[in-house]
Amino acid sequence: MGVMCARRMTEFWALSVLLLAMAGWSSAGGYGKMIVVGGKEHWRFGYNYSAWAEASGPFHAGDTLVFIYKPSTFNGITVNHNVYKLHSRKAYEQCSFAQSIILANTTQGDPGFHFTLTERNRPVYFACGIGEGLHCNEGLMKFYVVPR
Ligand SMILES: [Cu+2]
Repeated sequence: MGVMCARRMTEFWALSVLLLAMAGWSSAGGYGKMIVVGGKEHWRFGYNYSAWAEASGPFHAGDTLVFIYKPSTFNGITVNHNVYKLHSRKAYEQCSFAQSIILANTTQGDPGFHFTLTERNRPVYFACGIGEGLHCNEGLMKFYVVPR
């Protein structure tokens, strides 16, 4: 009886995993949506990400943000990007990277860096840290979300 029961349990478990997979569940993304940051503009210098975020919400805990970027060359100069989580609202407003956390380096945007939102009602501040604030300030590469 013990063996049969164990087999039934295994079958039940396998079926559950299959059903969850069909429903779009994964350990990385939960039940949330996959959202490409910037849409078809991806993660680049000069696109207004705070406007994008405002137009693209609401975001939910469990949603996964996908940052897509790779080095590009402009007039012989290579332009890179990365992704930081900034420390506070003030740090966000000032593009200050003190006490910030690097989430993804310059090579992690290809094919895409995934960040799953977890906590509800707490803002998460994102920015590109290249150029000592240049990409964050002049490049508009910053936005925040408040997951619901
Ligand atoms: Cu950048």
